[in-house]
Amino acid sequence: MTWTILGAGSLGCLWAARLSRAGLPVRLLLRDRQRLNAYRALGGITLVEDGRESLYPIPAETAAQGAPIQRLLLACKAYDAESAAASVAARLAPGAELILLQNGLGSQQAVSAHLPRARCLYASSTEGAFRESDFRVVFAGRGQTWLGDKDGGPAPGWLTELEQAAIPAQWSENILERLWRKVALNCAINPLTVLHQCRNGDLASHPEEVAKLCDELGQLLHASGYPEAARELQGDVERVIAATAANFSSMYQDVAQGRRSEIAYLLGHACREGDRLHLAMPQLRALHERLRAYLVARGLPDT
Ligand code: NAD
Ligand code: KPL
Repeated sequence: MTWTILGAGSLGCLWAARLSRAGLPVRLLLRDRQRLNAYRALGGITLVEDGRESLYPIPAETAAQGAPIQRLLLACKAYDAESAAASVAARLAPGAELILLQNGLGSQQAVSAHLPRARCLYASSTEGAFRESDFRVVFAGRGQTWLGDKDGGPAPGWLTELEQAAIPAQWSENILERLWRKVALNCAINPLTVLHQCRNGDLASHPEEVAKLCDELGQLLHASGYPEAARELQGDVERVIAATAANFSSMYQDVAQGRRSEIAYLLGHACREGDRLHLAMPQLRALHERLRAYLVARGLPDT
């Protein structure tokens, strides 16, 4: 069965290149004919890995036209997920499977709600890749991807294809808990790096601010029904700060490059969940407001 990939950016190209070199059928869906022409002119995806580059001439078509889709990897930003999924909804075969590879929470639920007849699997990845230019991607950090079914369905047989393609993947019986844990880590680290204009490691000089956020995030995780995700959150946040000390967080990089951030699916989602559960969360709400004001002052979307 063909792997159809919508979102030919960093992670989409990283997956496409590895699936293709393992001899698995892959096709890319591009936004429109202009993108398709630009892609064809380049002759395929270039993946730069350990300093070596390889070209993968993967077939591509526009999202609007083509054969029915059985298995779709949706590899766009959280704020584009709903409209990207809608652009291929008419092409989804009965019982199609979608793998939603978005950071944060909220976009997956929105996509699933619009496609009740498809099986939507959620994914969380610690792999790192960035786009050097259109369709040219650098594999920057080894990691792992967890996949799961929030409705508790069985692991799909195609996980062996990921193994064959050397895409480190693991089935998670509680993918929502895993996504929540990542949201909590990102909420405790990323906004502060933007507001303090610093690398992750510099947050070690703001221990009280980090501790207060972890405390409220822990309460939120408990109240949301994910007590396991709250376990040793502060210790984990401190470990990530130390282990990634020299890095700039993904949100810092988005803002520094004038790109829209995924704030609505991280801190925004945490605050909305806090509203639903009637939690006060003063530190998280103040952080959210400070971050929104910071973004607006720079002409960037605050949702
Ligand atoms: P990206 O911006 O590099 O790529 C997204 C691609 O989707 C872009 O090429 C964009 O043009 C395309 N796209 C958006 N809407 C589309 C549409 N309607 N039709 C066709 N194409 C469309 O993003 P990314 O870095 O690959 O990130 C994807 C998700 O994975 C994000 O939620 C991100 O936070 C998460 N993530 C990324 C990394 C990483 O290292 N890049 C690591 C972990 C998680
Ligand atoms: O995931 C991250 C990001 O930058 O988005 C880390 C490194 C964990 C910081 O929150």
